[in-house]
Amino acid sequence: MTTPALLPLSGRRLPPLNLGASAFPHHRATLRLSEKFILLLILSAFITLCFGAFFFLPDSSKHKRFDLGLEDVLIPHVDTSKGGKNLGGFLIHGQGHDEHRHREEEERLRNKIRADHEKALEEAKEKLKKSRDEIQAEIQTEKNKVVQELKKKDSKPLPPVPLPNLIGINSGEPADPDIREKRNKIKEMMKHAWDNYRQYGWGHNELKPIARKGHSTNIFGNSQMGATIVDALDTLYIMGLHDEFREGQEWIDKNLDFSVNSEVSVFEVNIRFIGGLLAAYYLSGQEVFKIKAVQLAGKLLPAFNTPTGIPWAMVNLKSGVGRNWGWASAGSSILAEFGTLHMEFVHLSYLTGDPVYYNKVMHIRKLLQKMDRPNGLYPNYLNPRTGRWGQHHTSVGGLGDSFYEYLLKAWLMSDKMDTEARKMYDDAIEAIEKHLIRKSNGGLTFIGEWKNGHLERKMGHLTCFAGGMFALGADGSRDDKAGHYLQLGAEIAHTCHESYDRTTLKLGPEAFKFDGGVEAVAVRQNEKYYILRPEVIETYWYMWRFTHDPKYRQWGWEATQAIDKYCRVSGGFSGVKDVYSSSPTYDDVQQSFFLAETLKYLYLLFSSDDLLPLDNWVFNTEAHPLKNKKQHHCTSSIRI
Ligand code: DMJ
Repeated sequence: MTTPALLPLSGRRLPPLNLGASAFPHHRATLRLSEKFILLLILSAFITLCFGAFFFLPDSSKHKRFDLGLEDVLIPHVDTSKGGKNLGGFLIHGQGHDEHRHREEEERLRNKIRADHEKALEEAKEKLKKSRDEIQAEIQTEKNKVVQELKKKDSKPLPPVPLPNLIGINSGEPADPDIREKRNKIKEMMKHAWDNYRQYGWGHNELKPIARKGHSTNIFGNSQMGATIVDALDTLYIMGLHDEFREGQEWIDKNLDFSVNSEVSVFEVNIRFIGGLLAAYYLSGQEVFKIKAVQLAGKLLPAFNTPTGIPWAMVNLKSGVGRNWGWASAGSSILAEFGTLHMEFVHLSYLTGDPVYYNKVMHIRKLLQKMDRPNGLYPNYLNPRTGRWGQHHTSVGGLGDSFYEYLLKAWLMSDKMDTEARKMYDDAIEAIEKHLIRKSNGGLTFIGEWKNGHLERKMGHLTCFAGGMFALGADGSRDDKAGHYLQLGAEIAHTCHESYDRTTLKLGPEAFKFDGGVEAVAVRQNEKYYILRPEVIETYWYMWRFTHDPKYRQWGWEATQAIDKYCRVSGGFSGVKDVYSSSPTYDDVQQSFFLAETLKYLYLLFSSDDLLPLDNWVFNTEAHPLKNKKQHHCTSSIRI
């Protein structure tokens, strides 16, 4: 055994001292004794040193005076009127008396520190005496306490962000009596849809208007979350249906509960529920909507717990366990789902002052920015475990659509400050125009789907929203191509109108082809349905706002009449299975987006432009209007 070199206090290094048995084998016993003696000596010297050091340590009490409750002893003071001296802001009383007091104080402090240490030791000993079960029970009690505290915090009202008088919340009454009449008809349709849901489906997610009972799909999980109520609220408000709005508010206040064991779609719940609640809050100023939106958002946050931070498509609201759709390429998350959270999440951070929501969506954006894009296109699938793209499919319709929409709207809602989002939008649209947008032989502009390097000449009803998006993004476009994008919007609107006009019912099919002599017509039987979707009417409305070309109102009116004629039943409105058949069968579903979007866009199309002007409001992808930064109130630390 070799001891390390010893360093004497003088600093001179002594030669290494080998005290091992092998060094002096004949003196083995004697050396063991002296070895023990030397070790003992070192140990006692060390203890003496430590004990001494305790008294020479700087007086920490001076630094911790507030923790130790000594504020009244050494508080800064400037009053010298009572015979004391003011030294550096601390009041010192008569010198001798003060020294004595100071020593007493030091003694008191030392005793306190000793007592505290002893107490801590005792507590530790006590803990060690306890059984494993007892310790576990204690931990559980502590955990329960924290959960209770969090629950209390959950139901506490949020600090209000005062709403200024927001611009454009008015009746929007059109001057022209003919337009007024048409608008009243649309309002009547809304009342018909609402009243029947109220009567037959109240509290359920949606309505079966033929069977006259509640309906739901897997996007809302297995619980009754009143999706139609939340989705319809702002339309009711805008149309001046205030009694109905109040009924909805009351239901939400009393019944809307998110602590349910239900697996929901993160995207759908965000755009319909959080978007709907936020819009209802901005329009009415009722705090309950904001509180519910924030509670719900808290339940969606666990979906972001993936290796990459790209959220799962679905999350269980109770357990927080997330997963992806079984059909999505190699366990991928979907671009249009994780890319359509930005608007709502930024508003949530703005309203609560809590950056957690903002950080989640900005993380997604940063990650996407870093990734290579085949041909500059964003594939629809991204694996949240590996951070790699799935199949190289790109679409401006289903699976891709609202991702592009939210890039543009992030820029708009920031009052055009978020130039990073605008750049991403411009880059994406340039690539889409290059690879996906074509003119048919008959001269119809269409947006196809990109599948592994091949263009499928098919356009979905969902894709028709892009006409409105191009028009909305025209102003501020790169190289001042505003005219070009407005024209592109008009061409898409025209193509989508053709897809309606070429059917028997004058309602658009789910998907239509531009192939083999077929133009804007559905070929496959399972693409011939119309489920009360809004996208074509959405584009008419944006085009109307930007051009005031009367054809958009005319096309909107054609669609209104067709819906009223072919989709209206006594128990509400239903989708139809074949728009090319003169005797269509119903799908028996009144979708919540019919009340949130289709009827709202129609109503706005026949209202004056001062109702929710596009300079001040940005509509989320479910047509829920959210105020933009122009109407921003400065009390929140988070900027939109
Ligand atoms: C709506 O829920 C939203 O518009 C979404 O972005 C896509 N589809 C439906 C309506 O068709």
